[in-house]
Amino acid sequence: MKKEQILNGNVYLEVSMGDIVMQKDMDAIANAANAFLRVGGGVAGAIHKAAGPELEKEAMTKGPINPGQAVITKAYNLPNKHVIHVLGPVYDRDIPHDKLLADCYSNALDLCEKHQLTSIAFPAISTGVFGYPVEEAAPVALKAIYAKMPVLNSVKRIRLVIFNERDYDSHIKALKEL
Ligand code: AR6
Repeated sequence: MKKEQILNGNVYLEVSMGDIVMQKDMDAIANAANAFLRVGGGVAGAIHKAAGPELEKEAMTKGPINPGQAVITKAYNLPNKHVIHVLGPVYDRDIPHDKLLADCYSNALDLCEKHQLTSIAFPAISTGVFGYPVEEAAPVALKAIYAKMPVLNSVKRIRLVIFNERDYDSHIKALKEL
């Protein structure tokens, strides 16, 4: 499987190609959710399908959420301990989109710390239905994560899971520019 990683302090940041629901070695996976934490399509559809209907039941009690916000639930039939649901900005509607996208990653990592999780895998939030161009989103995501790494205590591994080759290349470019 294609992947590259860097170390900052005691924390590894990895960019890999793959499917967010197949990250068996991660404590948590992040969901690119909708405000009401309903099933949805894309990443959210895949996560809810793999987790089973109990996920939506729990998640809906924690919504609605605002762009940049993160909430945590159990992971049910997924191989992880938790799902961290974040609401990415809709590009050109939720302004400033770069700050709100960075908040998604930062707030998700804060929740990991609060719950003493050691690892989390993220999809490329907002780059599907929400229309954020991946070549713009990739450096925002990687810089937000990188800036947070020196202050993390429990989290030791962070993975960005990218679904296709072109988006993977954008993220590797952004990783190398950190
Ligand atoms: N694993 C990893 N990445 C994936 C997967 C997967 N299984 N499936 C898609 N991607 P999106 P958003 C990539 O649309 O833009 C939903 O309907 C995909 O190629 O899932 O934040 C929610 O309910 C894209 O690059 O998230 C919301 O309403 C990226 O993941 C809305 O879409 C994100 O695509 C959220 O939109």
